[in-house]
Amino acid sequence: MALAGLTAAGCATGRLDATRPAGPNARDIDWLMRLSGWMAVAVGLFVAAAVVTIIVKFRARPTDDPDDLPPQIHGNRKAELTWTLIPTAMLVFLTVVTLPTVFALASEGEGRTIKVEGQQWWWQFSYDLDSDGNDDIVTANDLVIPVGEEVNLEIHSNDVIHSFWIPQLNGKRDAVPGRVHHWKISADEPGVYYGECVEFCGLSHAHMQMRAIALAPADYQRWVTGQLRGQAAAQTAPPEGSSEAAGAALFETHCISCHVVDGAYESAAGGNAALLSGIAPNLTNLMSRTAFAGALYETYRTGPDGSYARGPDGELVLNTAELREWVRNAPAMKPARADNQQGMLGFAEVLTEQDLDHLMAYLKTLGSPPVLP
Ligand code: HEC
Ligand SMILES: [Cu+2]
Repeated sequence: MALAGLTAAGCATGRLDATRPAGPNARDIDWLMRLSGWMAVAVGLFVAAAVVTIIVKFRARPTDDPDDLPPQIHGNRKAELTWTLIPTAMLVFLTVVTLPTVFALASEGEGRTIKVEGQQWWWQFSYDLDSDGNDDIVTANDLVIPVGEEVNLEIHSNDVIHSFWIPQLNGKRDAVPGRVHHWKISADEPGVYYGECVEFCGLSHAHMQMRAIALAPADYQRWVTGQLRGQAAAQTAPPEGSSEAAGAALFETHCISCHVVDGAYESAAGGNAALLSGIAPNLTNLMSRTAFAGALYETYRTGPDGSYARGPDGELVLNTAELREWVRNAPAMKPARADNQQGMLGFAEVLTEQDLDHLMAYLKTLGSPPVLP
């Protein structure tokens, strides 16, 4: 009992908590979980009480003759009907109340559609703002949504089977290569809702996290505008002779074989640096994301309670140490197999400390700080 209590207590403070639904879909699921849970508790208590009663009531007494057995019977229609019909009725009841939710969750939402792509080991989110079939915003780790809207998700996988789960907003949906799975999420209140890949997908599966950032409609619009402004800004070369310019040159040499910065470089794949990725996160608005590397690391410094550290003017403070270390030696910070297009290369032997300074200066120019709920 003590061990079970301890284990259950461990679930209470986690970031992944399906018992605190924050939107209509998750609430429907939570209601069914509680209903069937309490029914199970009632059955469990009844059975436990019956077992204890029988053990006590029919125990052997010192006066009993060990050869004197109670009457031996075979079959009892009344008892057998009772213990068949009651559980059947309970299961039929659960089926009847569950089915409408199953269909409701599978139906399309009223809001916009966002494309979700799982790949080893991070999530990409693409927004087609004008529904012309081209993605206008491509980002990773942070899935930004407006509150109060049923956002439709088109879930894809670029390699193996993953599973998308943001417990406070809805249940799980697999991402299967070659298939498109539809799903929807919705949040009542602005906030950050944490999620994970929940289908074992290899080496860094446990580090394939994400967060839904639900913003008030005006803030969401501000985020969209900021993303588009970041794309325009990325196309302007940094002033000549600056550290940022040196960083951009290093980026062109070492990084664009995998990463896209919209419009800034001719893609190494021979394309036109369009919004096309799938190998690595699009870095155009890197600074606007709260997390990097499959949301394993915070982009901005946080305190022990998870709140953001603030600079003298109230601005967020970049998590320079971890971001720099990531660029220097990503495989040491997250298990990966870059040789197999799974994860990021290490540059510890290629880049000098000064190169890293320049690259960091350049990365800092990519996008503006995140819009927080
Ligand atoms: C071999 C392909 C490859 C190369 C080359 C590469 N990266 Fe990456 N990079 C990745 C992949 C893949 C990820 C995502 C890793 C993950 O989350 O597990 C990533 C992630 C990142 C991230 C975090 C982005 C985010 O939103 O999670 C940054 C920053 C980054 N790379 C910077 C660089 C820089 C700077 C260079 C050049 C010095 C570089 N990368 C070169 C593949 C590459
Ligand atoms: Cu996974």
